[in-house]
Formats: sequence, C-alpha cells, structure tokens
Amino acid sequence: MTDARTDLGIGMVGYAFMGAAHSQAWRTAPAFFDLPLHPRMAAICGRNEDAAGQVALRFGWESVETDWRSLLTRDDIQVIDICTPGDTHAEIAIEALKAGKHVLCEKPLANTVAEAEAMAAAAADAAKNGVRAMVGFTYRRTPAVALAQRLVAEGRLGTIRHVRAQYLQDWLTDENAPLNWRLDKDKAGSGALGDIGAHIIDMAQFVTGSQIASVSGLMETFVKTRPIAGDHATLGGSSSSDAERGPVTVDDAAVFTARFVDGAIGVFEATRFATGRKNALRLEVNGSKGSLAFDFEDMNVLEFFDRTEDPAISGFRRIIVTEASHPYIAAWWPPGHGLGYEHGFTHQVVDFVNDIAAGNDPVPSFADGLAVQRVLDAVAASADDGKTHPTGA
Ligand code: SOE
Repeated sequence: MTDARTDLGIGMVGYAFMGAAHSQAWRTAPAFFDLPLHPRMAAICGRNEDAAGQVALRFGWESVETDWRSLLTRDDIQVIDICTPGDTHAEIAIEALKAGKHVLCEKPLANTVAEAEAMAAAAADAAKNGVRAMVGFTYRRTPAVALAQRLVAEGRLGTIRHVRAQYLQDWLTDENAPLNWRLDKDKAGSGALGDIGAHIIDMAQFVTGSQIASVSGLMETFVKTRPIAGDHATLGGSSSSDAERGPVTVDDAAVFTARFVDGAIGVFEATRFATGRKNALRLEVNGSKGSLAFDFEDMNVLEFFDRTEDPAISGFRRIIVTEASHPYIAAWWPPGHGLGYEHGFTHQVVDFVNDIAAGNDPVPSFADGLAVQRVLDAVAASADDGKTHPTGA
C-alpha cells in the first residue's frame, strides 16, 4: 500500500541524547497519530560521519550529511530539526528560516538574549511566508502538564497566587563526574539555569498563562573543576580522581524568586546536585479556588485540589492522566497503561506537523523562547549584583 500523503522531509542536526529523542519521535509520530503530512526522515547531520551513520542506521534516517548547510540546499527537506548545543542554535535556525525551511529548535532557544532576539525576528519574518518555527519545551506535551494548563485556563484554580517550581537532578553530585559540553559556558550559555531552569520557567508560564515580570536570584558552582573526558561524555558517571581536570564555567544550581505580571509570586529551583532526585521536575500552583501539583518522576499523575467541594470530603485527588479524554492519550494505550519521557517528543512533532499543514504559528514560538531567555538573563544578572531584575514582560 502506498502513502497518499505529501512528504515532509526532515533534516536533523545533532545525534546525541536529544538527537535520539527526536529521532524516535519522528519515527513514532506517524505510526500512532493521523498526520496530514508524512514526515520523511530524509537526513541526519553530524560532523562525525561514523557516529551519525550509526544513529541513521538505528533510527532509519535515509542519508547522512556532515555539514548542516547541505541540508538547506536540499529540495527534499522542508524541516530543520536542531538538536545541537546552544552555541550553534542561532546561526543554524536563522539560516534555515531564510532558506524557507520550517525550524524546530531544542531549548533553551539560544545562549544569549541578543541571539534569541535575532532568532525571534527571523521567525517573525519567515512566518510572513508561511515558514514556521517552534522551540522544544517538550514537557508542555506531557499529558498531565497539558491537563494542568487546561484546568487553569478553564478557571478551576481561580486567581493564581503561588507558583512553586523545581527541577531537581543529581548527575553532578559526584565531584569526579566528568566534564561535558553542558558544563562549558561557551557551548551551553549557562548550567542548571538554562538547561533545566528554562524548562520550569516555560512550564510555569505555560500552565498559569502568565509571564514572569521580575526575579531575584542566586547561583552557585559547587565543584569548580572536573575530569576531562572528551566530547562524548554523557550525563553523570564517575572518572578516576587522578584524571586531568578542567574548569566548570557554568552554574551547578540556580534558585530565584519571581513576581508574575498578574500578581502571583513564585519560587524556582534548578539543580544538578539534588542527591537522589533524578528528573524531579515539579510544579505546584495555588489559586483562590484550587491547587494542582505535578512531579515528572510520577509523570502520569496530576494532583488537583478543588476548594469548592464540601470540605468534609475534599482533598488532593490523584488523577491518573491516561484517559482517552486527556490530552494526547487517545492515540496511545488503554487507561492506566501510562506514557514515558519520549512521548513528549512525539507529541511535539505531532503538534508541529499539524501546525505546518494547517498554516498555524506553533507554540512555544521563538518569541516564547525569547521570553524565557529574558528571565534566564535577569536571574543571572540578579545573582551577579544581588538586586531584583525586571524581565521586560
Ligand atoms: C540534562 O540536564 C537534560 O537532558 C536536559 O538537557 C533536558 O532538557 C531534560 O529533558 C533532561 O535533562
């Protein structure tokens, strides 16, 4: 049987952790969702041809390129998917948009506000010609988080007063965990702040529908040098304590308080030193009519408290977000069977392809990515001078 849908050729840049997550998403999305266009995994691009070739074989990419510019000249490619470290996002995304390619770009959008501004401007220009851009804050696409956003938008929480957001990992707790690009300011822009703090900023703004107006922050680098382990070191592990060491040039942890434009206040914490916490992305929101709480380590569950219920029988209810009526779930398994980390990436490409076909501007847009970048920048400035900094929102 042949597929009657028009192909949407994908060219992906990068092949490591995020490259694998995006590859599986492009592979899985058309199998589980009825998409209006057929994503064709046309090319994967990486400077190391052998390594990229291995990923191509494993995930089914049709060809390998070693220079991302080659992807932009290919007529069979309509989407550029950027899964590289932050220092390359701006150049690739802007050139791709100028070449008329839709762009999906990993988070954080860029390493600096100036780069993010240029990217948002390029995306706004490209949108005039029907070319779309989206930034990859995938956790929005976890069904429980999408349900949380729906409940707030429906008014079930009333006026939002408190936001408590944490992203807790522990892969740097061992002081001999080796260096990788995420610990290099030139490549990553910042450390815990941009890598995982960006996620909770986006999630808090997405779920509440409000923007962070000002912040007061603290940042710390607990372990200042680490063993040098080469470009392909992954997260965590431990090297010999005798190994040559190099400098850590980013923050290990960042905490900040925030004021939202509509009066809510927030407390945020992002760390790679929360011993025992692996990927505890948590959000709690308290409003005048109710509260909700989410923890990615129990990602199929959303807790909801409804203050309008009879106090005699009210309490936080544990909603198992696996019903067909919940966001994204109808395409998957029967109630209670649960989804995982990778499904957020699948939902991301599903939404992106649907928006491209419908001619809609996707969210989170590059402008949303820029808004997050402004918060990151304000937190870093505040940690530097000890003052409260506005974000411009
Ligand atoms: C590493 O901290 C990391 O892989 C982040 O870069 C991702 O964005 C997050 O989803 C998981 O942790």
